[in-house]
Amino acid sequence: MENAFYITTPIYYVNAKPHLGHAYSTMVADSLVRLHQLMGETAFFVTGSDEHGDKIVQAAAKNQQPPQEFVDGISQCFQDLWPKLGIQNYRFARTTSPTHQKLVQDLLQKVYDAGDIYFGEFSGHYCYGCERFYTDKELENGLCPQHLTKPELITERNYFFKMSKYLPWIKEYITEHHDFIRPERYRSEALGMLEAGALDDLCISRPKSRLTWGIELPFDRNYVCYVWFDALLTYISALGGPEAQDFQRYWPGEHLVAKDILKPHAVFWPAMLKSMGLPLYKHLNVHGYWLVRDTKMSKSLGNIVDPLAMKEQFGNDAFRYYLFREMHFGSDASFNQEAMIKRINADLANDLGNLFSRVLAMNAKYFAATVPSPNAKLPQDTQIIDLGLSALDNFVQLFRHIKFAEALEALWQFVRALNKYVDSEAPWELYKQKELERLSTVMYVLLACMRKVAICLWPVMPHASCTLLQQLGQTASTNTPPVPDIRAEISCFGGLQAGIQIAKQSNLFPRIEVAKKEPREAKVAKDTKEAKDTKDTKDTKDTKEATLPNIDIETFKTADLRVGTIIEASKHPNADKILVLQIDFGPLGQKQILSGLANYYAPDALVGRQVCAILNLKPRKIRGLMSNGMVLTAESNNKVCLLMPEKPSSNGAHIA
Ligand code: ME8
Repeated sequence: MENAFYITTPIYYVNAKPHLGHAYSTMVADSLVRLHQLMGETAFFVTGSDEHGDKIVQAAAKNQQPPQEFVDGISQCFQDLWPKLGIQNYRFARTTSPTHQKLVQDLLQKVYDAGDIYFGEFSGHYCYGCERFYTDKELENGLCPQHLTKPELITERNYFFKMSKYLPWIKEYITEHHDFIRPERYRSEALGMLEAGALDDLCISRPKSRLTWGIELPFDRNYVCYVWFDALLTYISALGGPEAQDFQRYWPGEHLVAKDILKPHAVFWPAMLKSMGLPLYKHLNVHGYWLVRDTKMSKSLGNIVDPLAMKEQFGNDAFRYYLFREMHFGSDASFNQEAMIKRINADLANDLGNLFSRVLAMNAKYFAATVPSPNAKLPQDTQIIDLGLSALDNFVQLFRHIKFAEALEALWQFVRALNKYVDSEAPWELYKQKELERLSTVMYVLLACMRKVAICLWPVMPHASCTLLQQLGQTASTNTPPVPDIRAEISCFGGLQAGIQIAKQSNLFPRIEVAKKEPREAKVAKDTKEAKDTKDTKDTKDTKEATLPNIDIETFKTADLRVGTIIEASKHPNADKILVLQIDFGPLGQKQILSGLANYYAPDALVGRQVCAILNLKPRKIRGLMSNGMVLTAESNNKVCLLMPEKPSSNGAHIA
């Protein structure tokens, strides 16, 4: 039977639109699938949307939509995004699909029949953010360790999965299988969770009196299934269930998650699989967080990076390359556009781009853009060829073992060595001296090595890889691996047919020019001069702006201007620039006002601030949400800031 590779991303919550963190995990799954295809395997991955539970109900209510309508909309955003980011070979699974719901019920019944589910009363600390109960020991200073909020003490009768029965076995399994959870630090963390003895049985139901948006328990209609028990089973339902052919073919597979969801994958899921009598997954691959200015990027903090905006600004391949090169899998990484530009300029424009552009241009001049036949090799040729073959081998091994940054570095050492080979062999000199035999060998060595580099790039930069291969006269597509098995490329040199026509030039990765920061003194002098030079024009402009018709005080008084305190702020789900503010105007009550502040303020930073607003503007709907007034802002130098009372004022106070 052919080798089959199956990996999953997390099944993302659809309480807000996808961001860079989701895009990264999904790109990693896509590139691992591509690597395995490049090794001749059948491979695909599963991603999807996690659509049940409290979090979703709350988000839908906030958006004044029924849950199903709300999840349909956001799930579609995820489904639309992946092809735009060059992601393919996946199945998109939704936890609200009838096939998934049926499978969850079948498997719940199986676990129930096996005696692993019991009914009992329980008091626990419930965190709505995590949608789970915490034991006393798990809390940190009485707070949820993830959200740092105080959980609610809830007592209710519920169904429990006998997870504690499996904990000693899980611990032993993780202890004995060193790369079951990788990198190592997360294996230790998982063992730590099991050592601490803080874990108990898992509450797997929610009474319908509290939550109806979930999969009904097959053995009690008054309860729905806990969202994690439901979502984890997607990894199996997406294969059609344990009896399906795809399950026989692809299971056990691999999982890919960030460190936030280590526990459900390292502890709950193995226990569930064991109870259902199904084989354990092969590996749990855990990556760190993308940080923005040292803070975890997340929907709730409002500091998210939009992957499509990055694609549009830098190109999808360059964006993907930066993410894979920058994050050392397992550790956190900071997302920073300046660093991205530096990386693109150094690695893609200077090293790779330059190699292709100079070699193709020389070959066009010396051999009319056909691949020359190589002659006898000199030691320096053998040396660069051997270096290339071992770089390719390292690249494949490191990449398979989720060391993406290290794999790319190994490949780039070879790219840089090829540039040095150009410098030391100086084809232009050989051409000048009419040493055409030697020139043919040097150019052939270069072109054949460049082809191998371009093949390796296919998992990370599919479009760029295809373009470079096409420039080298190869047929290539982003959908089909460029060679049947990359390992054949590692074992021998060559692979490029002499005599074929290739491109005359290449300019795939032009340098990104950034406006240089001026030294401070020079800037001050320049600003002063500019200020002076533009004074006249500015005066005219100011006068022009001031030429709105005068109004009398009575007209001004028709504007109902008030002070209020922001009590809640969140991003508009359908408009990137807009924040949705809930503002308390004291005796006038609370009002929802929408404002274009998202680029200037993190939502959380606004809560508690007093603002000035006009309340008797005609209410209007902005992308589906009502705005009942307008907060006052000042705009200067393309930045927007809020107007606030100089001293704390009472909510509802008149502004005059
Ligand atoms: O946890 N950096 O869904 P979720 C890197 N529905 N990756 C990030 C990230 C960041 N700042 N933020 C999010 C859930 N991610 C559950 C999963 S699985 C059966 C159920 C990525 O929408 C990363 O992959 O909160 C993380 O594990 C996942 O999104 C969490 O997605």
